Amino acid sequence: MDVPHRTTPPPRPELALVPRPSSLSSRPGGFRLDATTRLRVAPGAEGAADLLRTYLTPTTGLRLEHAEDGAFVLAVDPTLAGLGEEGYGLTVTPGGVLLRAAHPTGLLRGVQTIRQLLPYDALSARPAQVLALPGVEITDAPAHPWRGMLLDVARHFQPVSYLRRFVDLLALHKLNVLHLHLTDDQGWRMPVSAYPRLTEIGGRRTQSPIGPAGSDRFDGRPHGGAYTRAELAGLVAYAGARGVTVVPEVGVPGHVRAALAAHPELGNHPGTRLDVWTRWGVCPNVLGVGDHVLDFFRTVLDEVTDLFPAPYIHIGGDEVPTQEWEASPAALARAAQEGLSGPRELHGWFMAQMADHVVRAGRRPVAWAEDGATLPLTCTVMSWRTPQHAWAAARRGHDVIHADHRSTYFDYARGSGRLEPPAQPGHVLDVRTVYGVDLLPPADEPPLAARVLGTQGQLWTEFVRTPEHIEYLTYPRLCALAERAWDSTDDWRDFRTRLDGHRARLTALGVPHDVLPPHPAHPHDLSRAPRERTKGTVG
Ligand code: TNX
Repeated sequence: MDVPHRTTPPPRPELALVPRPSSLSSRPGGFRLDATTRLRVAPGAEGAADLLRTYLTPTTGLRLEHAEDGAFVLAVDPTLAGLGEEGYGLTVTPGGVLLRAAHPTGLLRGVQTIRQLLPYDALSARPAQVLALPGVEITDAPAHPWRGMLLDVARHFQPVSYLRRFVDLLALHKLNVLHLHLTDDQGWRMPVSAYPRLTEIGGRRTQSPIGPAGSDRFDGRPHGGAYTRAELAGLVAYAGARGVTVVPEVGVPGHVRAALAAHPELGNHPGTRLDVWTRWGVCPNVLGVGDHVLDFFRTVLDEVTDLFPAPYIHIGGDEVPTQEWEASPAALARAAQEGLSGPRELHGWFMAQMADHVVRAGRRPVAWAEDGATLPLTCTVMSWRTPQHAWAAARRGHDVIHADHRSTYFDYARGSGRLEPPAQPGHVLDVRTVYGVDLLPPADEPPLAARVLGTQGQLWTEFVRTPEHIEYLTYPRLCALAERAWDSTDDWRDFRTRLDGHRARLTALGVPHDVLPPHPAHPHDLSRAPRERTKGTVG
């Protein structure tokens, strides 16, 4: 099939690249892809060529076959090693295209630039435009190696088919980490062969709250879901082909109510049966501290490291109420036995046991920063409450990732409009605020910059059920975060202009970036819901 021919010139969208390349200069003319276009795929560039075909062949019919004299060249070039693992160079002239990188991952980033250089419409399922690339000379490399996005599939499950689309949208923005939040109080989605009850029991809850935080109103509808090993392995491969690493999170010793529902013996009150939590907030139930609990979670982590090849494994560590330990003779005895000053120190101690296990598996543990828990230096610290936690950790010698809730929590409302869907109580987080994410260390401590791996957005899904709602909250805010993670320059006006063009790409991809999600995503809209008695309301 040939590409449809139009006489109108294609738009010149190169100035709307998001994130902005490190250097870009326009060249006269451009290169037109048509049925005669052949790729010259040098050894090591096969993955990038396959990805380009995956994107373009089904929608345009262009086969982009290999030919030794192909005008479109993809090559691994060690002379570009100075650009790092993800850097690349791209030259487009009327005579051909040359994409080069020192590492295959850099070629994958370059493929995304090529996608963005094509007419916006080329991203749609049925492009109508001539597929022409504008003449450019680009040299590009990221400022930060960790450019991520957390998706919470524990609070609301999403099928792997949707996660693949989510990954593709990350890759388009040159993000390289999908942080998959797999377990929480309200659901356990990670398959563990040795303990099938974790997903059988822990993967289902009876209902979900439909009021604002703290509400006593529930939808009465069961919610559930869990992944199979094959699904997750497929997702890892799919993401890998796009240069995206799936970093799994299985959190301990708090946020574990779903695991406790499946295995009461893991808790501080083994005789008490708990349900998978149906509320939102911080659950008081945490793991017990006996050897059997540590062994259980070592087995869980073995399955996690077996399934996910990521160099980093997230072990949680956030929001751990210590009341249960303070009241538990077994926990008090464990604290004394370990030489701790009291049960509160069990938090850091527990994290250290799990971190050691991850290190023994040859991986790097990641943990949330919290006051009161001293993490071993093997842990990369993800700070969410305040950037001060990141700097304090960096001073102690940790690598750090900024996930400050004031600039990266996409579960917070995008605006304050009346029709804005219900969101996590917190700040209003508009695109400008996200763009302002601050990754620079305090002015008098420049060496701390070397400890900053990067940043990521978080989409906690207590209030988010549907892909439409996920995308409404993620885009265009994630574009701003991707920009700052890739290109650390602070130039809001320039970004805003490019974002205006880039929105056309989101539209072509069917991302409802400015369309309010439909009714089912508005479970808290009291005006639409049947009248019910709400706690605290005089009825
Ligand atoms: C805090 S951030 C949490 C999550 C919630 C989120 C809601 C973090 C490490 N813990 O469990 O979903 O706030 O904004």
